Amino acid sequence: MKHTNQNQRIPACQLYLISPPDFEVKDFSVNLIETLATTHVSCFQLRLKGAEDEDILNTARALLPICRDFEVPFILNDRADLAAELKAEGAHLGQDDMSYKKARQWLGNDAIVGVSCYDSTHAAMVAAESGADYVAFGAFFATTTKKPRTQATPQLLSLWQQTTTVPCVAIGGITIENCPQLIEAGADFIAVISGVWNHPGGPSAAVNHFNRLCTTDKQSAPN
Ligand code: TZP
Ligand code: MG
Repeated sequence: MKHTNQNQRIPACQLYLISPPDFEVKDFSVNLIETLATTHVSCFQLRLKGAEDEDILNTARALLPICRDFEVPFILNDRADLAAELKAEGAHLGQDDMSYKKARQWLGNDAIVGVSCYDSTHAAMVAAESGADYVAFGAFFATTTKKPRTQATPQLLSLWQQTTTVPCVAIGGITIENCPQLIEAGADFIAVISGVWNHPGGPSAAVNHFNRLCTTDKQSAPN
């Protein structure tokens, strides 16, 4: 276990950053470098819905080395098979994607496999018992990035925290303004798209601000 200094600021929650729905790789690479250079992104997911395999692979091959440079795990949405081909750190699955078991076969035991559970504690229990590294709940707030199939409540996060040790990710319409209630409720990660990439001050400013909200003063016991 890591030694903690007195008054060290400990993140209560971490930022799981997801790519914008579509982007130009060259420009986005510059943005991603600046954003990861804040050192406050714990995980990056490439999410390109409806893209051809070749586009996903090419985009991933451009962005993966950036994530590696900053030691940020690279997670591919939907496709554990392509994640395995890319030697990415993991994959994120919805309930309609390939099964958790199949994804684990593609990626091996050391990879990160996360599962979307919408507003279902039952789906999350099944995923956690199968071995998922995290479960994701959402959407918590209105979002234009995706038409969410369910609305989740902060109480779901609190219940999850009381029940298991498998990390939970909150997603959907999360902004600087509304994230404190999810952090307070027990989200281990907040997954954000537009709240970072469309932030008026730019993505790095957004990430720094999210990080301040995710970080609490924690006084460790004297040795
Ligand atoms: N799953 C539920 S809501 C959502 C996903 C992928 C979109 C999240 O995007 P944003 O822009 O952070 O609301
Ligand atoms: Mg999916």
